[in-house]
Amino acid sequence: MTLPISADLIAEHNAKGLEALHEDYEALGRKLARTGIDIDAIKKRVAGFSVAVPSWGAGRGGTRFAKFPIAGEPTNIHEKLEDCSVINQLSTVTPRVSPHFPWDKVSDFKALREEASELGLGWDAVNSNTFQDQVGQAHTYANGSLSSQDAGARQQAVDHNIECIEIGQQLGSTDLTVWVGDGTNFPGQQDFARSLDRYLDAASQIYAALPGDWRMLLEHKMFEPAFYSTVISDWGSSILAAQTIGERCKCLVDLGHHAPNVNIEQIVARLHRFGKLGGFHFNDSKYGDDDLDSGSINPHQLFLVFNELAEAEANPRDGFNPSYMIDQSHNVTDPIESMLSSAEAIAACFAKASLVDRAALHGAQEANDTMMAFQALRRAYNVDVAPILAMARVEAGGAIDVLAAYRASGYRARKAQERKAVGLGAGIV
Ligand code: AOS
Ligand code: ZN
Ligand code: ZN
Repeated sequence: MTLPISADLIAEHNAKGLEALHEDYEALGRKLARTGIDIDAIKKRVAGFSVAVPSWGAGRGGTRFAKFPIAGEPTNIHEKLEDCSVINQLSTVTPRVSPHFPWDKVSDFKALREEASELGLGWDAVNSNTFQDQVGQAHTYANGSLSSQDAGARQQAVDHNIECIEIGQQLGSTDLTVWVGDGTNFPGQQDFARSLDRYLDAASQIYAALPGDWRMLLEHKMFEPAFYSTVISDWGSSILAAQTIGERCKCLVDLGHHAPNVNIEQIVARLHRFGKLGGFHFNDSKYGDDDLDSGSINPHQLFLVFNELAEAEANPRDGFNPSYMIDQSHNVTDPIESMLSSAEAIAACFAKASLVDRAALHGAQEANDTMMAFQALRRAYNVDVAPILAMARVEAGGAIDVLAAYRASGYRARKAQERKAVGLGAGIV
């Protein structure tokens, strides 16, 4: 394995903070022990946690107005993998990359799999793209893809998804994530029922091609690029579709794809209750956006989502195996820094949810003791888990302070010398 950041640099960086980290970890350990929590057990849980990074997230994103590239930005999947490797090397929680086709298409996927493995990376869910037309494509997606009235466009979208599965098999993925931009911009533009019928029929054809150990994850989104209606607009449409399509068809929750103030943690519990919780795209949102850095706006909501996940894990019903991925657009930051910071925010909420005294919570719920039930969550949320995360990272070869180590490495400046410049242009979604 040849990793992009020198192990000596990380060790040198860690040496400066190790004594303080031990002090903080031991102090927190004593504090947690007073409430019967073993800090090492929590650290072990954190060490087993991981979240995938999206290949496209390694590039500078943008809005529909503009994109402002930075020097040293990756220009192809090979460079993206290298950047993803940096994120994993320092954070130790992002060992898998989620690819997007055709953006990441290469001629030799076996070689790509080996290349990733040399960088310490595996592969997560494969994402199809039927929200854009590609050069030379026979049928346009302007009027939809899986739900289009045009049978040719529907078939093309089905074929593309099947091709994504085949590529994913070569890479070693076992999930296909399907997000379609299908929808309308005007009342009356399409019939709500008939467009869903067409979607269900086409999606079922993809499902029929799914290998036995694969899952198909349906991602709902309230709006954008369609601004009046979308075909799979919410978790209700998503679960109905997943139930119609088949057992291994599950729902994927992108945190930014809901109406403002929607209770996402309750959606998580509902989907799990019916065996349909397939995965997450983590990001944050302030208005109608789906692309801000995870935990940057509402870390408490992220904690509450993980609290439901901890409940689901303890009560697996039909199984518990959600796929976790970061899905953000980095418009004004170095994408590596944003993903390092987001991975830490996500792991922190996972750790805090692990600290919840479930017996106290359930006891208070049963006794209708509202304040103590709330306090069971509040106590865990208020703990600063940074020493647990840092200790887990150090033990796995990562950095105590991921951002400081990254900056000290001079990685981006080096890449600015090596990589060709990215052109200006509109952003990606
Ligand atoms: C779009 O809003 C969705 O979040 C999808 O996950 C999409 O495939 C991804 O953001 C890449 O554009
Ligand atoms: Zn998403
Ligand atoms: Zn999105």
